[in-house]
Amino acid sequence: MPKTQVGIIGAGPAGLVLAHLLAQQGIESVVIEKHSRDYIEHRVRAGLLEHRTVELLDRHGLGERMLREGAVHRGTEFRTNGERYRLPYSDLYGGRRMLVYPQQELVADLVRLRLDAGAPIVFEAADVMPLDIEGPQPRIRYTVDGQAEELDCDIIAGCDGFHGVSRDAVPPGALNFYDQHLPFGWLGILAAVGPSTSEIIYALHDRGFAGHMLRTDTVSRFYLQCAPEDDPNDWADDVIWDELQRRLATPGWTLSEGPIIEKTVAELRSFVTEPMQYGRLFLAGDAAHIAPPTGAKGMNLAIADVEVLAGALGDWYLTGDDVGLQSYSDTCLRRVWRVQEFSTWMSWMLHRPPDDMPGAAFHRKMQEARLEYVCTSTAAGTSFAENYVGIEWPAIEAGKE
Ligand code: FAS
Repeated sequence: MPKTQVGIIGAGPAGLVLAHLLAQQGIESVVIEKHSRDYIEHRVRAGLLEHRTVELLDRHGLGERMLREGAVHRGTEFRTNGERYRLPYSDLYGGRRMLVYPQQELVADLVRLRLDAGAPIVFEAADVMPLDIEGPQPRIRYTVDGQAEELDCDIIAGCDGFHGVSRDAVPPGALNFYDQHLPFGWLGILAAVGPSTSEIIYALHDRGFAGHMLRTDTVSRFYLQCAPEDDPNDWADDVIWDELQRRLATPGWTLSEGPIIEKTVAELRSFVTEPMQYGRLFLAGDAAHIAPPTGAKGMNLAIADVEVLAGALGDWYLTGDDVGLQSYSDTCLRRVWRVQEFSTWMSWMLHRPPDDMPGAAFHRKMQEARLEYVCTSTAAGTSFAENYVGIEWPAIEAGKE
């Protein structure tokens, strides 16, 4: 039976970055992905890379096209009641910047680099199942082209996203789940129109939140607060543009419109699995946690997890030291909960509370006060900047306590 050192389930940002970081330490891995290469390289998702993510990818030679084509961002804009505030997070946090680079482009880069290096990625694998995760010789069973396959591993990394199979391979009762459903949803809009801004805009409005994100010179991503149970098909294009025009409006600024190419509704939800490991199975990225997209953290957190895991596996393989592996979950969860707190705080700052929420009118006033504080106080702005750009905790970087 074929054997590898680390079996990786999922070719998303977590699985692919992990494979690269392991290879650079001479550790073999096989990535097993359920979709086709074409599908994962065109799946539109995240777009904002934290400073530490950009630095990590660049340091490991994974960011050449990202640095060439990604757009550097050094500030963001908040709007409320027609007022606009620019928060210069780069000035406030040691010159650190963010990069707008579509997730699917990063995935395509990581796939190409793996395949160019002759490394194995199994695409269109079905019935993928991690087995024997409690013993010293776990294995992954899957079928490809109708052929049943098994892969022996030392370690299995569950990088298969929120709807994957890895988390469910752990016996019931061995994991704790923390779940939060915010009372708002996001209507995600992809439009074939260039951006009307050079920086991301977050708007707090009586009609609900609106966001103007960026993707490329010809495609823009927008978000409108909606009910979590909304059907995107109930949102006509002209209604969408009318709401974006009203919620983003500020004197002297115009919003360009264009054909809408995609509409999706996502609820704003948090989910955390503790611990993020069981036996020889290690969960990373969305397989272990999801955060409200308000703070643009999901992909960054996934890459932060595998940086810790790759460091811990390097120690284990090189010296037999398993301290990093034993503390993998604790190390990652400090960042996971920091991100959950920040993303939840930011979501409540920017979204109109449900009318039937007790104290909704009072909360609305507190939102104005909170936003004004963030945008006018250096201390509050710096705290926002540290969390938004990506907090750097030397003590836990790469799993070194
Ligand atoms: P992923 O879900 O990216 O990758 C998991 C991989 O595993 C996938 O390729 C999947 O096909 C594969 N897989 C699943 N089940 C499998 C199985 N049984 N066998 C084999 N393979 C399997 N985050 C942000 O930071 N900013 C954003 O703006 C943002 N917007 C988003 C918009 C949408 C619509 C969605 C759904 C998510 C968004 N996210 C955003 C979050 C998102 O980017 C994730 O955090 C990020 O993809 C996490 O990366 P992974 O953990 O690698 O999981």
